[in-house]
Amino acid sequence: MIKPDGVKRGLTAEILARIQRKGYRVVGLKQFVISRELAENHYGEHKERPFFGELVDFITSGPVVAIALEGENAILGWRGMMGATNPANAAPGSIRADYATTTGENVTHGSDSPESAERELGLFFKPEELL
Ligand code: DAT
Ligand code: MG
Repeated sequence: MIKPDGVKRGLTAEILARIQRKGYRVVGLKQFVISRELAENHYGEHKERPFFGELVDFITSGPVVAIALEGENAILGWRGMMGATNPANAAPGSIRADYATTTGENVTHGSDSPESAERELGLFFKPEELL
């Protein structure tokens, strides 16, 4: 997902270009504003953390671009392309290293396991939206 900061800053095309140059297939793609309910569900694993309120405020603050990717090792590969959660620790050349300065606004999201990918794809896409 391209988070509201990435969309607002006009990074959508750049990030999609990286995904496509890498060789992943885009099988679902849409821009929309996440509702509070959906955001709280999506980030449910973090609901006891002190930053949860800010996280939900931020992710609902403007349009996101949800992207369903397909490809060999796409989950781990996309996590690598994004870089570490805190941009200060993100590998040089990764998206978060190149485009973000704070953990709170770190431009992209990626599922972290097959289970979370299945859950999150189900939250953000209807079956008929996945090609
Ligand atoms: P990731 O997005 O790399 O999967 P995560 O699942 O641990 O990271 O956290 C989800 C998001 O929550 C993260 O992208 C930014 C925010 N976040 C995480 N840790 C934070 C912290 N210590 N302070 C503020 N925001 C944080
Ligand atoms: Mg996560």
